[in-house]
Amino acid sequence: MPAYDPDNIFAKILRGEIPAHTVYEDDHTLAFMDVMPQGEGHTLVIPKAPARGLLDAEPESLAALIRSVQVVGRAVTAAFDAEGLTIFQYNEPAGGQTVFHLHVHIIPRREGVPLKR
Ligand code: D5M
Repeated sequence: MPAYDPDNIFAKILRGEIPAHTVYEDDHTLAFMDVMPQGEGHTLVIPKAPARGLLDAEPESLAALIRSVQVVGRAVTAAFDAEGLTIFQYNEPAGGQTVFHLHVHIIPRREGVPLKR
């Protein structure tokens, strides 16, 4: 696996170098709206600690990340009146990853409403 690149776009969001529509933040994680949403309310949750993907993340960072996924999942469920959630995460180009800072996608879902793309 290649080394973590601190110039990736999510690292720039964490450093405040580019804007994001932040919806949740704590000491270890940040959540913001996805700029290419696959559904209404598509949100990304990332750890603040550098990690390229799931496999190189520290256990403590992963624990904080999954706690925040639960917090944000509850919040978007309420905010978008969701009946369910689609939660996913990609690793490396072959796995579909395009931004190389670990992130979890959360998409609120309703029956009969397909994802875009
Ligand atoms: O896809 C990366 C995801 O990150 C994709 O859904 C678009 C989103 N993205 C890319 N740039 C930004 C910025 N600047 N803000 C918010 N969302 C962004 P993946 O295939 O999971 O690596």
